Amino acid sequence: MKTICVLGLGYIGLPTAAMFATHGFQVVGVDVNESVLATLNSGDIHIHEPGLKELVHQALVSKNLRVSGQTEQAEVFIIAVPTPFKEGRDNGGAPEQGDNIADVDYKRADMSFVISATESIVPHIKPNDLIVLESTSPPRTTVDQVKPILERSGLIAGKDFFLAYSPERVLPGKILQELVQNARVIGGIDAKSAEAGRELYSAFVKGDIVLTDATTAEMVKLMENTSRDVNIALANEFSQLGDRFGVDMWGAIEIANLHPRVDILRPGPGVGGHCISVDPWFLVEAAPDLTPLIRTARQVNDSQPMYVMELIRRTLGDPRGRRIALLGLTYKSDVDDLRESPSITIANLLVQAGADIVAYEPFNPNAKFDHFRVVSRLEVALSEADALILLVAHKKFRSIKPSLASRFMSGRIVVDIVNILNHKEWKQAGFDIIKLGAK
Ligand code: SAJ
Repeated sequence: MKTICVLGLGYIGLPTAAMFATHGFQVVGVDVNESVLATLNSGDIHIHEPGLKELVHQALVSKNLRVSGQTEQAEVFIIAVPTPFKEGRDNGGAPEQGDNIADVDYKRADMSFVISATESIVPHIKPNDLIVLESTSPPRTTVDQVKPILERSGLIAGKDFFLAYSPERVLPGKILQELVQNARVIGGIDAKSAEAGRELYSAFVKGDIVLTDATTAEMVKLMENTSRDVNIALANEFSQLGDRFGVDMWGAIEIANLHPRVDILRPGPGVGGHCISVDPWFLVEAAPDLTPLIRTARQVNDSQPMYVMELIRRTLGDPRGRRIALLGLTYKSDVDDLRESPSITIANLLVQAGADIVAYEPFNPNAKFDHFRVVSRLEVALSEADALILLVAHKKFRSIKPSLASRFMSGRIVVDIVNILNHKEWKQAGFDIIKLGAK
């Protein structure tokens, strides 16, 4: 039986560890965060992801999965720690209060977790071990950063041990399904390392396993998320054009998408999450002279919350002193993840403009923020509100009825940024309802 040490028990590491443990491997999952370990040891999990709690439970009960605060000896090491970013201005300074997001010029990858996880493997590495980096990383990280650290062990990559990069490509909300069904890219520092990776992941991956070199695999991951970011930026720019020219952009996009070679995405409040709003910067940082389009797309998406603010001001007037029910704080629909959420940016901008915000987030009812309240019931958020602003397309928001809003709200203004309400019904009930991307 193969032993695996998974470093990092977050959105990717935990499902991956549980998946291997339920496919016959002996797995130790390592995390530096004590509270994550305590939660897992108490039988709970710290992430909302369909089916994950059951899978982790099954893995722990079988004793094929254990958790630990320290890296341990194994035949396979999988690095799945986060790669956060550092924000900076062109002059290298940190962002300052009052900065417009669009003026904060770039973000840089913070590789410190990848480096410390790699360093923690060095004392344990033995001949024939396989090390796989899964964390999203700038091009050449595996060969230029990870390999030299591992070789401090005195062993040589490719000769004494195997080393590969295999990006996670799963969609939050569908992680367990996509871990198994998606095509898996494995980039080895040589052909034997890629082959060793194939042998490992074929334990549970049903999608194609494609072998390539490590730097290509790193680029593939960054290209996928960058392509999505650029396409969302285009949809967001279209939403602003729709507004200027009196065109309902949602309808226009639907018609344009009937063309066999056109597939425009959905406009929204901006791009959040820890992947698409971050990864394109890794390419900009690595080659600023070659990436003007990628950088502009990032800036378009990062400034979309400011555009939403403009729309709110146009509808509501000066937000100062107005009570606003803000629905949805997560970075996208039907997940609990608040990272880089454009809704939170919008809530903060409204607070800065003097509005009294009461937010409702069904997937994260206990979230805490310094400058606005989060309540655990929709009715409480709506109570006495002058306006309702809907920012996330959660399925359960689609069925909110104007009759409920009429009962609790004092005003009759609704701003539906994600276009999920039945506008005809709300208008008939006496609401002044507007959406993004339409006059
Ligand atoms: N969004 C829009 N309009 C759209 C689609 C998305 O505004 O039409 C917004 C969402 O609301 C959200 C953001 O974009 O704020 C990102 O959401 P997403 O569902 O596009 O992607 P993520 O960040 O949840 O997951 C992505 C996926 N990558 C691609 O689809 C190319 C996933 O497969 C990756 O594994 C993941 O990034 C990752 O971890 O890198």
